[in-house]
Amino acid sequence: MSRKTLPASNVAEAYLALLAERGVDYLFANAGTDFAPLVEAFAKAVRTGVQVPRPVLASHENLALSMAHGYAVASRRVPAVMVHVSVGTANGVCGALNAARDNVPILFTAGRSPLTETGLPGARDVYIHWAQEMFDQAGMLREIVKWEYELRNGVQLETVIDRALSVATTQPGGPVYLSLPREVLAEPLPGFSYDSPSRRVAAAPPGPDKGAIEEAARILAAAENPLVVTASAGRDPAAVEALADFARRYAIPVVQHRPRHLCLPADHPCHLGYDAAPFLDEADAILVLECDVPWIPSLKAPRPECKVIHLGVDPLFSRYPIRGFPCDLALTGTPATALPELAEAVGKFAVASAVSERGHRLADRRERLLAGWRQTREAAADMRPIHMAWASVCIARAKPDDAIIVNEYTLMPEHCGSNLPGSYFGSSTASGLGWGGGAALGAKLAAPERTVIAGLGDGSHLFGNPVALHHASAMHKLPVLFVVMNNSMWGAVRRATLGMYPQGEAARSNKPPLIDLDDLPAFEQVCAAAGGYGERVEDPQALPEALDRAMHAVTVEKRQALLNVICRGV
Ligand SMILES: Cc1ncc(C[n+]2csc(CCOP(=O)(O)OP(=O)(O)O)c2C)c(N)n1
Repeated sequence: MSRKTLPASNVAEAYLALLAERGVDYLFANAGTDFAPLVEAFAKAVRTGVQVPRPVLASHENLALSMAHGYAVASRRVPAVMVHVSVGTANGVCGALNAARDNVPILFTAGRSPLTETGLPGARDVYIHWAQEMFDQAGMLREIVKWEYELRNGVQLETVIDRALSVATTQPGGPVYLSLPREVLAEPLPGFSYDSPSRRVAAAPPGPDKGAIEEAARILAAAENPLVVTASAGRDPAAVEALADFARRYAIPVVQHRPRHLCLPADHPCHLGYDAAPFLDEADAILVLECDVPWIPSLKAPRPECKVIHLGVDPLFSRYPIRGFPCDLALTGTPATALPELAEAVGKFAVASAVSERGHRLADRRERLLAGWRQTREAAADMRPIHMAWASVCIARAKPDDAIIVNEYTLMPEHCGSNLPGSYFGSSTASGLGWGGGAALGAKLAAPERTVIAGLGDGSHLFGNPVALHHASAMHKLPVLFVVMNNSMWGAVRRATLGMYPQGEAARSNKPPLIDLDDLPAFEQVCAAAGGYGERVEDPQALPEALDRAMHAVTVEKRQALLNVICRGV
């Protein structure tokens, strides 16, 4: 333990150096007049060689947040983001909600309009400095973030930064918000000293209660048809192994419902796909593992007598206003620590013959599931417009084993499985669209040696601000392959309307309003305009070779690529 002194002259310089010291490698930024002291401090650091985070310019705030999100999940490090005062914060709210619901720690910061009208260094000197000030700038996202504060003086700098980072990274993780008034950033702070390493660390993750583990073990061991449903257990790669061992040892099927991370390798014998519904009639015990929505109760629910156990760092998802899934037992703990303990405890009660008999049924069930997927693929192979299942298969065949897939919801994981922990990131359940492209850039920044492929819809790609996205890819030399599965519509809106009104006016209409995206731009040309490789693909048989060309562009030519794959509607 020691104290270090920084050769900083003001708060902005000390702030950046302290971030770097605390392990923040990147600051994703969309700048404004509030940034002047930081721009100055970054420039000075280049000359002096003081370590500071690398500034990464993003020309829209949603892009900055999405890049930070993708970087954070792929690297498991904490990024910082900075946006311009109230207006930049407003543009960043959607990205912050995505990160919050996905438990991604981000130090989200924003400038504040100068407080003073004259007098102090940094005082108002542009007309916007009046209108952009708000009574409660942080009010826009106070409900979303875990903590928010304003840096009020340099003396408090270390405490504030350490508190922000330790709260963000204590599990369940999430974004925190810090506003940085311009006069405070400009304040002199000579001889700034701080503890190294930090004396304000994150809390260790919670461990499950022994009694609750025992009770969960009894329930699972007594069940004839237990089931695990998970979405995010794989956030920690160590949990993937723990889940793989647990499921295999007791022959328990695992369903990944709307996964945000790879939780179980695709070739694992207990991998039973992505939909719990077919298992719910027979299930007599379900372990809901890091999963906010394990099934959709209005469509299909487990039998009333089925016991339901929830396990996770916040198993009740206490930040969700309503979540009423049955819960006979809830265990607070990380899957990586709780699952080995649970496995041990189930061992005391499990009956070997029952486990082995279940193993046979499970193998049979998996074989039928895989056969069904194969059939879908075969049927989809010749369809024109292209079927998204076929597009997913072609991506699976083209990608290297260690590729990272970022899926903004159009890619079908059953046709594009991975076996490697940390190789799949799905969009947050908040589903604020416009995330996938930026998140893929962030993942590429975290893992430059790996191929990163983003699966996007035409709708989600448009939300992602394509011009800003391709600009960022080119500017930061992040060659990602974007595959836009383009059905020229907001298919989800169509499905929702037909689901609620199957015989309704919209179902009978040839062209119901607010669904079709007519006259879409040639997305491939937008990518090409930024120096990338772009191609439109309409023929299903041409897709594999188009993917080869696009892969060549990203892996050999080291430039981004976009395939505009013309797909069928829903
Ligand atoms: C920020 C935001 N605005 C609106 C929505 C509502 N929404 C959900 S899915 C969707 C359509 C997405 O279209 P696309 O990406 O083309 O996929 P498709 O549904 O056609 O498969 C929309 C508009 C949302 N999730 N997020």
